[in-house]
Amino acid sequence: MSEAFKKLALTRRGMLGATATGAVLAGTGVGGALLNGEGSSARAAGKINLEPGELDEYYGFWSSGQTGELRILGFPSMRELMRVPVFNRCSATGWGQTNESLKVLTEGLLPETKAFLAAHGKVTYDNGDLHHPHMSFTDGTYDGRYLFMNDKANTRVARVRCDVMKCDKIIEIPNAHDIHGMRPQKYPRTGYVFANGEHEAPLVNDGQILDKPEEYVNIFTAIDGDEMKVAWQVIVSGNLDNTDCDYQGKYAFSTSYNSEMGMNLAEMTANEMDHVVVFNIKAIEEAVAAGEYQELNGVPVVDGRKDAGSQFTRYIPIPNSPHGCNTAPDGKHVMINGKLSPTVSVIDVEKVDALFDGDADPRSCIVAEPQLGLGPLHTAFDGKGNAFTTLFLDSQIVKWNIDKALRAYAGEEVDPIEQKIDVHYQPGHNSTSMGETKEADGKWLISMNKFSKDRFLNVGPLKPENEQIIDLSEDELRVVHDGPTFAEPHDSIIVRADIVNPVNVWDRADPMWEDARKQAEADGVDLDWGHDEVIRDGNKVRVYMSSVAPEFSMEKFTVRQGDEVTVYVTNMDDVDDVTHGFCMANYGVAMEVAPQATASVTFKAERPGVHWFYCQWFCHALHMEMRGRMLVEPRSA
Ligand code: CUK
Ligand code: CUA
Repeated sequence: MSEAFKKLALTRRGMLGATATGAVLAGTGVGGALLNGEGSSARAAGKINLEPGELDEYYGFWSSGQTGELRILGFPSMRELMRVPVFNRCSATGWGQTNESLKVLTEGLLPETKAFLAAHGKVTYDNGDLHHPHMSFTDGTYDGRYLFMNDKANTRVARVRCDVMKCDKIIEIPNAHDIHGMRPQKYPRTGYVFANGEHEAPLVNDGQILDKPEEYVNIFTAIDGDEMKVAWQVIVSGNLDNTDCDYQGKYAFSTSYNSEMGMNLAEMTANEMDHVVVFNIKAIEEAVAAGEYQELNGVPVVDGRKDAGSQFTRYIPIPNSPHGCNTAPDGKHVMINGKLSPTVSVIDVEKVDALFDGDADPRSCIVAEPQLGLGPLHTAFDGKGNAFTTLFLDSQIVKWNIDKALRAYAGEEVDPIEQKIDVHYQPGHNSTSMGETKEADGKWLISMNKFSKDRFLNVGPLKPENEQIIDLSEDELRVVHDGPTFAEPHDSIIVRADIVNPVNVWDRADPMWEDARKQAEADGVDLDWGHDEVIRDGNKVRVYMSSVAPEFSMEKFTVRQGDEVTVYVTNMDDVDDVTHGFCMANYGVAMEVAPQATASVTFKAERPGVHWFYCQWFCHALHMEMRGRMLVEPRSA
């Protein structure tokens, strides 16, 4: 433990709530007085408190941080509509247990990870840390095809299909460590999904190099979002935090809070200036096409480090440990949020060409750098020329005018700050309705606050976070809603409801259970009709049953102790909402079977005796009667 750390730890415990000394690094400062939202639900931007039966105007797609799932909310009512398991395990749906989900969770893992997990008797990770959910784009706006999201904990990127709202692909990113910032390409379409490796490590991390930070690197990755395969990677100088890209399809931008390549707090925060890395997509694609790369773990890797002198990257100096990276809907400006610097640095993407073509000063593309307050982390937009930046340390959101900021930087006496509003407390991300697309509509802003302190009934030492809605439709910003959330949404997107059109019932031919269909075919079972078969194949037993509320097609089936049993359940109901489940009591087995879906689960019948399976989704007045028996003959018999 370093002396500095000991001091910090002591200060924290002894001076709870102190805001002065060390507030910048300690991050416990609390801004201004409480400001309550007005009680009325009718606002110019629309209604927050919907009447029973009324639908929301937007979908909210929420990350859940270390919970590892994607959450779907109705916005602005903030009613939680669904949880989509991704990197986590889910008791309700059987995610992480069904064969269909295990395929998604395992097929994209690297061989070395599979071996590592196998040594622990596992086939996949149990946890994830999902920070950034973003929808696929076509021509600068959301297209309703996919949602992409990162796993910082285990270096993965996942995709959720918007037609069924299930995860269909998860890939582990080789060579990189701990994917943090992640954004889909905006133009012409997604296309690429850009992903930042945050933590430094040796490029070949096999233990040959250990405590030699000077030999560590960081990796920027472009994933092909259609194929869910890594397209190429770039080695960079410094680490990588958040990322975004332009509306031209030319550049991606990543912040680096550790240009120092420091290994502890003092080293990481030493320099006055860190940087943003600009990635020249075309130059990288050309090099990859020409074979000018090294292949590592099956992936083309090019060198974009500062001293490599390549056309792949440029490094723009930015003060001090920048964090969020947000492209404005004007298609021209990229906001780099200063974090330890009270500033947001504004990059003009049209001035970036000169960094690559000539040898323009890297800072020449900075066209404004307004001082906004303490701890700027992320910026959102109203599409009307205004930006909204979270101030973590000040516990505020600052509304500022982009044009005024440009003019002030050019020397004019003008204050870009329009208003500051208190939020409760310590905001991280914020999002506006459609705000990361060219269709930003300027109606709503959400502030995702890390601390809730006194805003809710006390539930013990672990507190919820607080998400606050701010109405943007009137001149005066106003907090109109507080909402608690469990660990730990970092980021969100707010998407117009007409863009998202999920189905009500699965397609029988869905690729999700292609394997089940093939196996059934081989076993002479037609999954498209009510079926009821037990196939013995050595000590493997495949049980095919179907379900129609309130019955399984099978009242009982018999296996032998030690058999490897796979149960396939096809839900023949094709009505909205009639989801069945299959739960094998005392076997730890449970899964969801939505209308027209086939789900399967494999387990070892190691417990002899009578075991009831039952439907675990309440589907019918006779739901309790929807049950059957598995008879397990003891080994000795
Ligand atoms: S990071 Cu969480 S507050 Cu992971 Cu998007 Cu900035
Ligand atoms: Cu089927 Cu409950």
